[in-house]
Amino acid sequence: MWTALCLITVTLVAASHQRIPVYVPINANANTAAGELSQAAYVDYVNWWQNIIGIISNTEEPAAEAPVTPIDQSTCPPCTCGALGTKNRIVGGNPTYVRQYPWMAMLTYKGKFYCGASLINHKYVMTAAHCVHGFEGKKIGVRLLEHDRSSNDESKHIDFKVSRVIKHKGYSPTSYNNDIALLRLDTEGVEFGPNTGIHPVCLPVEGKSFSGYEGVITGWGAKKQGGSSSQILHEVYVPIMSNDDCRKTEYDQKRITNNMICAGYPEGQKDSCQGDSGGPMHIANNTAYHIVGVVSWGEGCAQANRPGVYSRVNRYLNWVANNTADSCPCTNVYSPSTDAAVGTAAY
Ligand code: 4AZ
Repeated sequence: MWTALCLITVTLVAASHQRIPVYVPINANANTAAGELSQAAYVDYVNWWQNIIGIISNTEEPAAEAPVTPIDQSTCPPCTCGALGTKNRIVGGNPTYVRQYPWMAMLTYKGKFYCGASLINHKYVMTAAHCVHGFEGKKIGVRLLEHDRSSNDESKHIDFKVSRVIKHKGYSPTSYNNDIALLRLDTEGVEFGPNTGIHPVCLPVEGKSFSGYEGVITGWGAKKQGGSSSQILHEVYVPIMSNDDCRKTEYDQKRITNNMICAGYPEGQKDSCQGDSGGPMHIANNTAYHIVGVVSWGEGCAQANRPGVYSRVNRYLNWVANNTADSCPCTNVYSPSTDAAVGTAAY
């Protein structure tokens, strides 16, 4: 996480002092074509000017190129998303149960924890663009079923390498607009269900603001501002705000784009923090968990009138579908009345 933090700090400081767009062109695994680099640099350049002249970058997601070879998804087996792995039931949060959030992924860089991510189907995890920007794909690891980072035998984690890094082309390291990325796992397909205990999270519906919903964020981030990352996966509940309300906080209203979603109490106290980046903010809809946000940024942690800011996942549903067309989507929303008990349902 310190690497990410340093990167963020260096990027912000460099951007404000040198007054040039900063782009770190390291991503050996994928998306490294020279054409893309210049396009990404161009997007950064445009974003930088938009910030300077005060135009809010609220444009729709750019049309996706055709990055993957699509499969015939009509032959895909049914897949149920959003079921918690434990039936019962960060700053100001609680430790989770082992395998409670069975889509929660831990990202490592050169073997060290630095970000969170969420499994959305058999082959892809969703994370923040700032968790991949400037990082070499072949040095990123994805671990599923981790719980206690200090113990090796509590939850039988599974490690994956990454075969593809898809960073949103509109990502701006200066404004954090479009702070979203996908990592393709180097596997024929993760096995879900009772054998493994792994289940993907559901994607949210399009168009909803989620204002007034209770968000749940999970991560191994710091439990207080400036603290070290947590060993045990934590969860924290915070109210989701409208973007209008978020623009009335201490944040400059131009910083909150329509691609962001804010959550937190006016008085602070509960929040995501350093190390939670890339992980999910969920809502629980009739007990199935949907990822509505990706931990992106905030000024400090749990400060009054400085809520956590998340990438608004339902602005990226077409982008996700286009970029994961080589895998089976997971579309059956878990329902306790129609699905078998958690852990024994047919996936
Ligand atoms: C971080 O650096 C980070 N309070 C994550 C979330 C927040 C701030 C920083 C929001 O990973």
